[in-house]
Amino acid sequence: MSQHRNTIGHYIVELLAVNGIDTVFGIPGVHTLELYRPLADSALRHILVRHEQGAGFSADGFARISGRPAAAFVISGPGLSNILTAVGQAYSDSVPMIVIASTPVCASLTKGWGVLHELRNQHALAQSVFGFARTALSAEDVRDHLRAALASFKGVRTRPAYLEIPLDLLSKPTALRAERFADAGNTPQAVNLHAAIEALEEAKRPMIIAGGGARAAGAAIHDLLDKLDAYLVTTTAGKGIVNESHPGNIGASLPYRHTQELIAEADAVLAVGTEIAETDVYNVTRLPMRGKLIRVDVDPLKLSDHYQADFRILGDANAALTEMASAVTPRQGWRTQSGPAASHRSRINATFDHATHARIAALNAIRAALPVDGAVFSDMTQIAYVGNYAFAVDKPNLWHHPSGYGTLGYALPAAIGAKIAEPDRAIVALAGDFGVMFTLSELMTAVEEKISLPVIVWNNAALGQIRDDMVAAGIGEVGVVAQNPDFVATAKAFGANAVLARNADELTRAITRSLDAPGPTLIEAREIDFALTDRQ
Ligand SMILES: Cc1ncc(C[n+]2csc(CCOP(=O)(O)OP(=O)(O)O)c2C)c(N)n1
Ligand SMILES: [Mg+2]
Repeated sequence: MSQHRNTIGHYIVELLAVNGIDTVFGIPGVHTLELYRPLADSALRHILVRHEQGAGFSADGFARISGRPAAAFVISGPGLSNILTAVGQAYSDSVPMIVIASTPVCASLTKGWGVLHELRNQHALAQSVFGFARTALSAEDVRDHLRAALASFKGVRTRPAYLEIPLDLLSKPTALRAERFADAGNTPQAVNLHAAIEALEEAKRPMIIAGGGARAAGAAIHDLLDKLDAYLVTTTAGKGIVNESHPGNIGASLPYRHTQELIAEADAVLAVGTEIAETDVYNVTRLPMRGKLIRVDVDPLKLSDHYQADFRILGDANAALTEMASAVTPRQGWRTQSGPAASHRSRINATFDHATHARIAALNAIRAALPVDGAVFSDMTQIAYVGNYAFAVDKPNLWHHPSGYGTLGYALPAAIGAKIAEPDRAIVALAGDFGVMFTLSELMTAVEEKISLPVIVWNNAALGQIRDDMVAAGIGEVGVVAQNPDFVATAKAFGANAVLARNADELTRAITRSLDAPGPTLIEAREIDFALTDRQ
């Protein structure tokens, strides 16, 4: 037994535990046996998922809700390729996680011997998806790479990190003992704000656009918004930075024409912690802007992208905006003349069709069942697209969506991860009938872990968004209707609770009950029922 305590596999697990990682999602295999041996006696909690994609999405949800990174252990080859979709999602939304993979034996690497779980070049595959990817060939490598990987989470942009290690090294002895790495915190300071403040002072129609990178700057944005009599629009990741009922907050409405016109009207736009990416704006690649553009970002590359900023501020959003807010003179102006956010929201809402109103009715029913800090993890489904804007929140981090990479299958495993990080939080998964099938197997993980989780399946018996896009483009409907299982019966067969909610009240009641139920509850809501109710 004692020789097993001094292996590199043991060292990896100890290093993770000593450096604050307390949860690992994964599926063991023959290649990772020596990573799993130390787990039995370690402080790390292991959650067995049903597919490596589930491990990645769960680690993502864990980090989004708690701000803490989790680990995932995957086997060489298919274990890695299976988790990559979730890594792509975490990369595009700047979510930290540390993935540890085995590789086939050292001597075989890149030689194409045809060994078990062989990839032509496993490292190259990881390199092209993770923000940080290293290969360890010794215990010293493990220490140095893990130190750098954990430090990378505090760097300019947080991205998922990867460490691979040949399986024959996992059982090798090492004299190294786990150490706590020094804190590599490097919060950048805001610089050169003067000119930007002057531009804001001169502006007659100032607008703030805030993204996920501004989440810690809520109080300063609130202050600026009031002093400048300005409007705020957020991305989905920035949703709730300022209470969405604030009279200046038009919410996560970038994809809507009315908001885009308002931004074009602004004579100064302060864009903070946002890529203003195509996936923030949706129907155009580039927002029309005519005013001066001030950008605040920790990433120098963002400050030099296709939006040519008049003023670039490299640094921490909170530091920069706090200084701006204290420098500007309070005034009455654009918002007083052009009306509160609610009047702009009514103009946006007036463009919604009947189906969208049915989705909003269901979103309101979900909202009604959740306590103030309840959070939703959504999938790529029509109800979530409108929810990005219409689900009302008064704080950040309550509405989560696979924004940038836009992958199906995210909601259920991400919600499981969030619930593991914060078991006392009310968390809901919201997925479409097609998307939920990608990772429905993770319902078994939730059953096994006895996680009280409402899993709402918004069923329109179609790949609804794609069908609508085909119809709009005059394309015959191909591959947009799929046969669904009986969701309620399927969930029951997993050992989960399950119920059909036929209207908004039933949906609210079902969610309320399932927040405290032992184990998960699949709640099927059929769009057609909500549309009918809405018409009555
Ligand atoms: C991995 C992946 N494959 C394909 C797509 C393309 N896609 C986006 S939405 C969608 C339809 C999803 O249907 P459903 O989950 O039922 O949601 P609905 O649009 O009907 O609300 C598809 C296929 C995607 N986003 N991700
Ligand atoms: Mg659907």
